[in-house]
Amino acid sequence: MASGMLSLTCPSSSSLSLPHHFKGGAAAAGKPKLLNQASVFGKRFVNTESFTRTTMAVALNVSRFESITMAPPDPILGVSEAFRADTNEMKLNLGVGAYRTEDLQPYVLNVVKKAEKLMLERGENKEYLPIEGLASFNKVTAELLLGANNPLILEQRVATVQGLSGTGSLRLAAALIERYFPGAKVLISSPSWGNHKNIFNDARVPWSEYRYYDPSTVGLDFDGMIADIKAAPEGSFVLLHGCAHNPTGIDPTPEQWEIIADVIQEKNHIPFFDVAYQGFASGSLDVDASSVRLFAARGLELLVAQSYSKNLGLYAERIGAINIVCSSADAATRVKSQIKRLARPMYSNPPVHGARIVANVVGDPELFNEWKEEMEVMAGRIKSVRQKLYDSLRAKDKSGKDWSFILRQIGMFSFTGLNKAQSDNMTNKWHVYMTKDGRISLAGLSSAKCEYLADAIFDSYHNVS
Ligand code: PGU
Repeated sequence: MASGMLSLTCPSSSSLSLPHHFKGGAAAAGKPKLLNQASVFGKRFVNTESFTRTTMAVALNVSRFESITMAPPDPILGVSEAFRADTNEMKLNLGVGAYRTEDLQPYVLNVVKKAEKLMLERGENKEYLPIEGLASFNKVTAELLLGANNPLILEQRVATVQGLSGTGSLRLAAALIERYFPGAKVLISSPSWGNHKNIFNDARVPWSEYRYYDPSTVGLDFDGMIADIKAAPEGSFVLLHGCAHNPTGIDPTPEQWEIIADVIQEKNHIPFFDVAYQGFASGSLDVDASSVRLFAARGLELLVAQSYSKNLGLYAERIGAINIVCSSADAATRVKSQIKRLARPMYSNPPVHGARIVANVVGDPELFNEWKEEMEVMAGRIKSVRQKLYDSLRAKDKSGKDWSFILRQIGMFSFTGLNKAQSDNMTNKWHVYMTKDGRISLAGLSSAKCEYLADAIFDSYHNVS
């Protein structure tokens, strides 16, 4: 609209001393709709004293942000936006990794409600937290990750800082790498959670990929992974998914983790774990932390970003932490001080609500046990729809196609192997919303919808190339 106004009201755009990029934009206008609007304004401007001033005001209506182009929708969160806009009653949102009940409703854990009730009863205040976050949260989060009696904690060798959930914690670590390991590369699995690359790009940390997924076996390309970690420059950061690899749902075996640790140690790399699904892979918090604990027990220095979005269902509370295990208490103190320094100008200090919930749940033996039970229920529901989806596909598909990889994958997701065109068919024809890499979130599936989903997958796989 602003462009059209300018083309009719200004004798010449140069008289307004516009910056160069505005002139081109204004002159290039001329859509009929714009001209109609402009003619109304043109009449109003005739013979008025304020012509120049008004025109100036109009000129300023040309946005300074003209050169900013439209960003593409987010590959994961954008799927939810598209889902909301769909009016078909069969629609199914399997895009974002967010747990739903059997009725496909969001779920607030009972232990979270109890923890919040406690907080209200205590009448807690809303004062700023320290930059590093809530002390009681930082204590329990490191204990949950490494085990309560881990000597690393007792020796104060773990620098823990509360972060804005998993993403914010990864971002803090990326900033630390950028500042103190200039030029060091982060190795990211191929494929990985889509936001990993964005995080390191924005922090200006170089990254490259290591092989991870083998489409021919729909399993782990372990040899490729090891070869790529070996070939990386000494002292690289190796980003590892602690459990329930996103998007593939394929984790290394305990024996493979040992070999990965060997190679990382040989090459003087620094392991960097992303733990977004502790408890969600196996249903056990301890089992799901075993990869991290294995590396820590070897005396390696390592980084671990944690998230409570999934396992406590605290998605919007943005609660998580960055833990840096150091070789001495002194190093941990210094590292922590620098992470705080990075956090302060980014967001000053973290929010308190989610931190209190976690501290109350993990710090109270009764609530802690109840949480574990609820987590088993959530993990169990996902396992049961995984089985049912597989059973439906197997019953429908007589082509000899082996769908058993669905059962071997763990965690919230199934990596179906559907390509982009097939994934598009899932959405456009069947109203099944999913990411374009072929990932479906089983946490958003009910057993009642398994049959329908199997029909959609069967059709997309066999009828779309
Ligand atoms: N790391 C991994 C491996 C993840 O899958 C996710 C979330 C995060 C970190 C960050 O989660 P926070 O909520 O910041 O703690 N992945 C989900 C959620 C949607 C998204 O992309 O943020 C997903 O659907 O992949």
